Amino acid sequence: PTPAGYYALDNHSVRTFLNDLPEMRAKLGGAPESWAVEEVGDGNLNLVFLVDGPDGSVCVKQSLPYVRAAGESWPLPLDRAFFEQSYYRAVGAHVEGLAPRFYHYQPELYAFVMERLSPHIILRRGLIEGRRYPHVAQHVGEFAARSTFATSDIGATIEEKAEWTASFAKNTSLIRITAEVVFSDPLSESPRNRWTRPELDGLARAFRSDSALKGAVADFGWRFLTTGQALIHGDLHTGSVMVTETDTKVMDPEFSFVGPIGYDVGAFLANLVMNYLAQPGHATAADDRREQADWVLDQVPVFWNTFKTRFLALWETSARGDAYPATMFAHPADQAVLAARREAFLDGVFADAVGYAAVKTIRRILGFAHNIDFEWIADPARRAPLENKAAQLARKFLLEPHSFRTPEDIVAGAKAI
Ligand code: ADP
Ligand code: SR1
Ligand code: MG
Ligand code: MG
Ligand code: MG
Repeated sequence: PTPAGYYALDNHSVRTFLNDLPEMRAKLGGAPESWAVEEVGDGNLNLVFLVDGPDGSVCVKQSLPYVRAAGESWPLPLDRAFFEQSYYRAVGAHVEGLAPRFYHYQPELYAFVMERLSPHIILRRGLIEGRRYPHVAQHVGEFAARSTFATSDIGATIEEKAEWTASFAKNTSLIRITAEVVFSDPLSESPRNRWTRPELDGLARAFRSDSALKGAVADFGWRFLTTGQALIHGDLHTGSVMVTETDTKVMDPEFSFVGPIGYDVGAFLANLVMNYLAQPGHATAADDRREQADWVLDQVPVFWNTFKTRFLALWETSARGDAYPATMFAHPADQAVLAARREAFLDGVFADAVGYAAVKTIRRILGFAHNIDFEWIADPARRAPLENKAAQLARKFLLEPHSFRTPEDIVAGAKAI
């Protein structure tokens, strides 16, 4: 049973819901019957409605009491909408222009209203279609830096961070989903796993019996659950970014909690690398996709360098937290040591990101939720070798981490695989 007051919205009731909210009614204009409504959810979990009126448009996102991609056999508490809107409220001011504007939360419906992004499309789809977005890697790097710095113990006070830590720690249903479908299921015998069969049966067997690999993944699983560096987005793949040629918006932060910064960075890195490796599967007689693939991979250093530069710049200008306090490093003679600590901190985030990128790649090949980058390569004989490359690269990331210290190492590794 769902909580009192909850019902799943449909194309009719979403109009009544919005019409009862004076600000939303005014934004849309006209009469509810004249609004165009479309349910467009294509993610794994939720309902998403786009509503267009004569004067404006909005987007309504609502939790379902189950995992949409699995159906009612996989129940899921509704409170993910609460955490998604909490994240927008917490970081919205810090990522102005890089996330949809947040309008309204309706607690009993586990639904919220936000800016309808248009003519934006999902970045992953654009990359699969062979499109390039000249600013996207910088924008997402900027988003990751600003959101995590502002909610870390460098950019926020102990008291502020404690509020986020306590509140988002209750996002247990989604933290559990990540612990299971990202970290533990893919290298276990789980009925939720799937892979390209029979082509990758050997890979699945080999990975499940690779003790060293499982040890490395489990280490990152532990770090994911126990590292409270900042409020992270928690699902920062290329399906959580909507783009135009010039504009970038990061959305879908329902998996947010206070965790390791490298998890967000690694998610985006992994999805760039997977798209790079999938490009030959989308080649046509007219376009071999080589230039597109190279462009996608070139975004790896752009993304990381932007993230690092912006995080360090914020540390210079906006440190107001209790870690590395300015009062402790007041002497000019202290500056070299502080600068070295900052570099070491960012090196640590990079090392974490490589590990999380690997884990998040393996889960897309052997786990429950796959990526359309590979899934849309219809011919399994064409898809499987590319998925295999991604999995083998991920294995190297985990077992030879000393070989992947810079974004250029990732680029070289992806080209060599
Ligand atoms: P889920 O949490 O189920 O993955 P998402 O938040 O990723 O749901 O949204 C699913 C889809 O809905 C997106 O892929 C996108 O096409 C569309 N969508 C989501 N938010 C917006 C928005 N603010 N404006 C326009 N379309 C959106
Ligand atoms: C059962 S949920 C599968 C995945 O969908 C979300 O987008 C997250 O990536 C989650 O792991
Ligand atoms: Mg999504
Ligand atoms: Mg989601
Ligand atoms: Mg992922």
